[in-house]
Amino acid sequence: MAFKTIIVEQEEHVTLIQLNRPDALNALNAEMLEEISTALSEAEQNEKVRCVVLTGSEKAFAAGADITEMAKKSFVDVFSTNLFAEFSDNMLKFRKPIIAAVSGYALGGGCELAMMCDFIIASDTAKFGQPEINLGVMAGLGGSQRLTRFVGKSKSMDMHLTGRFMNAEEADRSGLVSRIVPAKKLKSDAMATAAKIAEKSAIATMAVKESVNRSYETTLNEGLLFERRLFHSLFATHDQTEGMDAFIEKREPQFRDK
Ligand code: DAK
Repeated sequence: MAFKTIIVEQEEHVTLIQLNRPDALNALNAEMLEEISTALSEAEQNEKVRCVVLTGSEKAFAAGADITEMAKKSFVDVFSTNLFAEFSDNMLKFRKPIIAAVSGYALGGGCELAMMCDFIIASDTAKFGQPEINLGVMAGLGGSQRLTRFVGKSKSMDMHLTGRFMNAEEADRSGLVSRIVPAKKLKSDAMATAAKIAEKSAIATMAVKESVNRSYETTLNEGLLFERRLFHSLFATHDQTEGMDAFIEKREPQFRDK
């Protein structure tokens, strides 16, 4: 499908979704959110796709929800349409691994979008923030919940209440991102990471994703049981037998996602 606000490329088993509204620093408007949802749905249905990378430009991953679009809306508009709920659900129901590759600004909805991905690789120029307080509002796409889980209450409160930005080094130190790479290498590093994930058994990567995400939503005991049962269930797969046999036979495994 042809998109207007994103560019979608396929490299072997990895889909690259690049946000592309450079004049607005990739601000997330309704059209872009719809196009991301469509691209994800296509990636979910395409058996060739085993991992997705979501990125922006060198200057901005996304500078937030589109303020010019939002400014005109009333309470009745946003409440009655349940603004952003459908997009949030679409992100959450995506079962394949998705990496956010963040360079430059990831602010407001942009920071929240990155946090909805499975993990974040940041360039050394990345800046994260929840500056909605400066607009007289607050985070609405999960920021107050997810950022707090990533970086803890004190830093999250600081970010949400002052609207200050966090640089890549602080984001790395605080557990918001998995690693920092030079800006020029961000895309290639994220794509190489995705390609590495794509080599694994897709059944196992989906199970990992479900299990790690469950840790956010449940008690430790329930989470441990969920993990153990998923682990047990992987013993019903060809890929478990193949992975372990390959190790013993000192060869590369041939996973079949079965
Ligand atoms: N929306 C629309 N346009 C934006 C934008 C945004 N968020 N951010 C930047 N732009 C546009 C600028 O207006 C400018 O356009 P022109 O004037 O050239 O036409 C162009 O991008 C370049 O921006 P600047 O000239 O400002 O560039 P600088 O390098 O000087 O500054 C900046 C970069 C990122 C520091 C600055 O642009 C900035 O502060 N941007 C706004 C950041 C922000 O406040 N983000 C949070 C947005 S609020 C909800 C759920 C979620 C949300 C809302 C509701 N519900 C469930 C209902 C989320 C809300 C948000 O994300």
